[in-house]
Amino acid sequence: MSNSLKSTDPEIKEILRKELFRQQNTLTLIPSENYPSRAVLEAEGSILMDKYAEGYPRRRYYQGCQFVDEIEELAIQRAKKLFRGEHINVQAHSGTQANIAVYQALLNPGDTILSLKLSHGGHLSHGGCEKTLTHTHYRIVYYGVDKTSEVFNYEEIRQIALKHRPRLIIAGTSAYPRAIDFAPWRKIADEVGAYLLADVAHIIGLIAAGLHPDPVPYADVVTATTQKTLRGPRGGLIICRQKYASLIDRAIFPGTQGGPFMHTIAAKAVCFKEAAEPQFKKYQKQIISNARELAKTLNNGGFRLVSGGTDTHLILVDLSNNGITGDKAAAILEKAGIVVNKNSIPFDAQPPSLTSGIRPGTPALTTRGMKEPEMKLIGEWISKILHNPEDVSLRKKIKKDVEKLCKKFPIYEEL
Ligand code: DSN
Repeated sequence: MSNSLKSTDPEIKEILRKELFRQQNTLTLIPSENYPSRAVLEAEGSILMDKYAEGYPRRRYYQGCQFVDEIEELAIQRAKKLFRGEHINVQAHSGTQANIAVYQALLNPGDTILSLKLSHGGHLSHGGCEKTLTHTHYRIVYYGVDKTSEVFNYEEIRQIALKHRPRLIIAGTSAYPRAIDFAPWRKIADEVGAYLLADVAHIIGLIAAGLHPDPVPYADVVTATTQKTLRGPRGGLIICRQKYASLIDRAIFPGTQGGPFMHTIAAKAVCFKEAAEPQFKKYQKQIISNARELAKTLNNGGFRLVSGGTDTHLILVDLSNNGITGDKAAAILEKAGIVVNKNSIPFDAQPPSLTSGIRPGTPALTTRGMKEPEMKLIGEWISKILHNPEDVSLRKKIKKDVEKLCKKFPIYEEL
């Protein structure tokens, strides 16, 4: 019963050690990744995972729930205060699960959803890929970004909405570097009689800190994840108007999920507490400043940025004039210890397996304590590597410099 991981399963323990080493000695620029606090990790890895608690606080289908009830109530209370939401559901296992529950709550199979094309920065769970449940269960119509400005053109989106009369409009992105004003979305939704879902999985930390326009006053439902800019555990979050509360709760349980992950809900409660602290706002400000500095450096280094820059934690780099695909760029950067993901850019001529872009972001490096000087250095390294894709010795040299930089900004020292 009390055997350690090391003695029970040395194979897994060893792989875990290697992953720790990888995280400690490479630069994570994937904008959806972050390093949670020790407190979040502790809650996530706790004995709360032993407990079944189907239902909601004080309305469970299992006995022995008095303490997990306290935890879920605290999580809800903290999230309500942080996001000023009328109703909160903290049980969604992920952002995709949260979105599926919203569809289950508000739509009938076959209803029309208007969402952002995957190749223009949308998300799989918005139905942008034929293989998703969203796509097979609902009729999906798309909007994209404007070809010239590469940002939302609200008149164009309005015209698409008027033509297709969707039941649900999703204002949500996973690769859109600009701030989103939710007021015009509300106007369009009202004009066509649609529900408005704001999926703010990426930018929820910026919103919590008051550094990005707030969707809560405008959207019927807001979905998010807790592991990205919010720096909590892997998980989903739903904020909605009171009138949809029971529809949403029932769509999560029993609609689309069984027992809630009480350990994750405890970790969410911890991250909401952390996000209410003044230093969290400082952290989010630094994420944005770092993204701007990185964007400037990459642009000076000869790379075109989609929409010309960033207001958020991420940058979309168009490599189509640099003679390299996103796939190749991500692969060679990784050889130098710089971890990014390839990403389609709007109107991409390359397929999603190759892409013409990469999508660097700054939440994880900012958690390590890095600031503008480090962003400039990293941006210069990225530029050098991508301008000299065949130069193996340059990559080896930069890899050593990357390791030195990582040692100056350590993570998980206590693990
Ligand atoms: N896969 C996540 C991202 O990287 O944006 C979203 O689910």
